[in-house]
Amino acid sequence: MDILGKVIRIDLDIYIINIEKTNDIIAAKARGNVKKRDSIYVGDVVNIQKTNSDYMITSVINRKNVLIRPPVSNIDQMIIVVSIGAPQPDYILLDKQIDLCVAKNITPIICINKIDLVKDDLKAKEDLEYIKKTYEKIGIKIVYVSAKENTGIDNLKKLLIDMTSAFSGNSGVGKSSITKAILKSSPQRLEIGDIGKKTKRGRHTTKSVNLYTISENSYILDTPGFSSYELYDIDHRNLREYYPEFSNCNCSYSDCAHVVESSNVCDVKRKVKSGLIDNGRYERYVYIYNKLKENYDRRYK
Ligand SMILES: Nc1nc2c(ncn2[C@@H]2O[C@H](COP(=O)(O)OP(=O)(O)O)[C@@H](O)[C@H]2O)c(=O)[nH]1
Ligand SMILES: [Mg+2]
Ligand SMILES: [Zn+2]
Repeated sequence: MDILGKVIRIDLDIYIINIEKTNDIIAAKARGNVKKRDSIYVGDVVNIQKTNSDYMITSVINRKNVLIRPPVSNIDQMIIVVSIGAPQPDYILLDKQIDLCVAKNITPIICINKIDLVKDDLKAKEDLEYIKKTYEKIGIKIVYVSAKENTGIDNLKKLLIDMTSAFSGNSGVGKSSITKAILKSSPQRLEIGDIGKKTKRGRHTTKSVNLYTISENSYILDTPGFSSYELYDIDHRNLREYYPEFSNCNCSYSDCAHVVESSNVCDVKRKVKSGLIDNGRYERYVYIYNKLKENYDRRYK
């Protein structure tokens, strides 16, 4: 009979798997035809067969999504960490991350960290207001935390239940501090060293991708790979689809990119003018669109 498990780490040809039913961590190999057909990713849900004391992956369950950098699959939600204070919010990066989420069927959640620094900081207060006003309006959940003072961490943890979540955000926003705070208060935490013992190898490269079990069916990914990525597989012609606020606009042309068209024909531009669509979001859309188009033109012309 097949056992269902989730790949939480890959160590060359050894797959470290959490058996969800029993919460056991096992090491498995994969059948040649499974590897040949499709590479196996961290995040994959797999069928495993046990013979004697050996585990063998026999098939991979259909994936919800796959990310290439870092290589990981089945991410349900992205906790996009933004810090108030140092470093200040990078709104272009924030919007790029949301674009990637929408494109990959990942739920974006904005996590504002370092709220302990807000107090009398006027710029920080402004940023806080702006993020709340702009992003809640387009349906994105926002959580407020201070990893330093351990505030809001419980609220964040509630959002992680039954989900596979990744953290992203530029360097210094507090991703490591937040994941540390979450892991510290989670039972059955698996140390890197423990997995090493399980595989009797102990080999570990900093590049490897790890999923941590924080409770039954709840996983978090801590990887530096998300920090400064480019939108590597997004086509500028599809970018407009990743903006919820554009979805009910009635432009005169169905293929309107909302960039060079005039507001006579572009309803997005009209809504920006009238304040229904946030001007900053729109300007960053145009910026990201032009960058993607530049890359595309360079490659194909
Ligand atoms: N004031 C304050 N500093 C924080 C907070 N969280 C993290 N930091 C600091 O911000 C810096 C970067 O944190 P780190 O977790 O390494 O960020 P990462 O690069 O996103 O992983 C460190 O010096 C942390 O001590 C917080 O909630 N408040
Ligand atoms: Mg870090
Ligand atoms: Zn338009």
